[in-house]
Amino acid sequence: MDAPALRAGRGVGVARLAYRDLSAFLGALEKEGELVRIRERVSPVLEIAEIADRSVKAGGPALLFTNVAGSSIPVAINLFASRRRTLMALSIESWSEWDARLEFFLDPTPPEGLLSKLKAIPKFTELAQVFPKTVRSAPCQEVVETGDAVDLTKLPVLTCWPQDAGPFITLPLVITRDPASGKTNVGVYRMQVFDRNTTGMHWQKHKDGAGQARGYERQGRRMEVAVAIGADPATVFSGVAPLPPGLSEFLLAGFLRGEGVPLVPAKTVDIAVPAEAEIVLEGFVDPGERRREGPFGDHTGFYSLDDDFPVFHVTAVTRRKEPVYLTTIVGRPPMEDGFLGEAVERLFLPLIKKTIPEIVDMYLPVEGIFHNLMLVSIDKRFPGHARKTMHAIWGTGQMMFTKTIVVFDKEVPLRNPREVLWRALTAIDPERDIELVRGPVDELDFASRLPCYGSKMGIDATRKWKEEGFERRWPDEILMSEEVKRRVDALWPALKIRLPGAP
Ligand SMILES: Cc1cc2nc3c(=O)[nH]c(=O)nc-3n(C[C@H](O)[C@H](O)[C@H](O)COP(=O)(O)O)c2cc1C
Ligand SMILES: [Mn+2]
Repeated sequence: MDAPALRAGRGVGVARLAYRDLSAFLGALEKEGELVRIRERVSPVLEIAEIADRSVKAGGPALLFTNVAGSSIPVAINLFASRRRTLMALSIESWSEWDARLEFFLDPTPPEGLLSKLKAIPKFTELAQVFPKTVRSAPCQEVVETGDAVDLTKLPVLTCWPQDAGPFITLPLVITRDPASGKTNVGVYRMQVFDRNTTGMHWQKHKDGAGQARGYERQGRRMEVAVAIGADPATVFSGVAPLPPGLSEFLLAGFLRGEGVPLVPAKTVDIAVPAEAEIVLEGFVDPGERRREGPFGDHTGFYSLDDDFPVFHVTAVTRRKEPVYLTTIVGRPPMEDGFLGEAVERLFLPLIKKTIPEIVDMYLPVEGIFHNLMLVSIDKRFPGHARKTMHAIWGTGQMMFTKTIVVFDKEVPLRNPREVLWRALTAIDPERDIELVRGPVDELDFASRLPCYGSKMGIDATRKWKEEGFERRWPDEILMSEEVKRRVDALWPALKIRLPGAP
């Protein structure tokens, strides 16, 4: 991770290895053998998707297509499609390093004594540097196209799956401002390209962008929107991160980078956009306007049906002279977004633990597509604790969508599917241990009785206590004695038993 494009920061607090822009990240990936350039001519209609899908399913590299039919712009995909690349993207060495780094900022005890106070100063100085900073001129505005010059069909937007309604911009950073507070939100919401200058705007009901749009609609006002396509990887990631409304995604990106995101005022709307972005679309969404969007092969592994969504009118395109089009595909798991989901899970776990302190670990298997299955282990302290945990999860941000939560005792290794199945199924009396609730569900859930409203299930797979009405004896697990294990360890070579898979 020491590519020359990176600026090494060695502070104890937030100074990181920041990638200035997408090219710097592509360069670092290439240097690490994590990127393959493809010079063969390929079509953005289904072909790139099929190549990217095969690649991600086999743990392959990031891909840069430099010869895309119908466009002069190269296509980058699967940049986040492995744990290693995602950590690189976020300038995080390991998740334990991240936990340690956050701990300082989350620790509520003020430094005691002069020495530790002095030691804390540089951390706060660094923290002051992570706020976005405004710049006056920017690479993302090297070329400015307005009016008739706007033509989205010049972009190499992918058609991903056979039944898709058309090409979809899949990794756009949709930047909007709240009509009341003026605060900026960044969210990744897919955009179906309808024609040269209009797209769909697929912000789902519960998302911050949609919330802000409701504010404009109530006032009957036109909403300005800017969309950045392709930026430094921390900024791209921040658009996916489920931050509480009002908390700045650009600030999260700055914290990850150890350096504030440079923002430049957009040319035709009153929104600041990442100066180092590849391509920026500027325009508006009109109150009340809706258009059929989809179907779209979605991250559930099924096609999301067509439905009515707001329309984005693009009035200006600004870009670099030689931009790269950053995209991704979603579909049957595992896909690139699964790695982004894993990063979200690991990044936010220390924060979640601060409000739901009994949580020891949390794991969202990729087949559960984020909202269908969460495994969580807790340090159980009181009767009904597992159920309290479920309700706390259902009451927290986008975790409200979790269709199935399975709660385990703290020692259960959540990432071992065999242990998880064995433990969960032996520990439950279904009628007693399943908690069914109704409430909001993910808009992409097609099985719920109504769109966005359905039921959720919590499974209490913890060991049951007397205080919970369990009067029988709970058996011990079978474990060999340590002494015998040591004796057999010593004996083992002489036994000459060759086990498959053993060295
Ligand atoms: C590749 C990808 C595509 C996504 N597409 C959408 C989408 O079309 N609509 C949506 O509401 N959320 C979509 N999301 C999820 C949001 O980006 C995510 O929920 C984010 O937290 C939203 O930001 P917000 O909390 O500021 O609303 C997508 C995520 C990824 C990784
Ligand atoms: Mn947000």
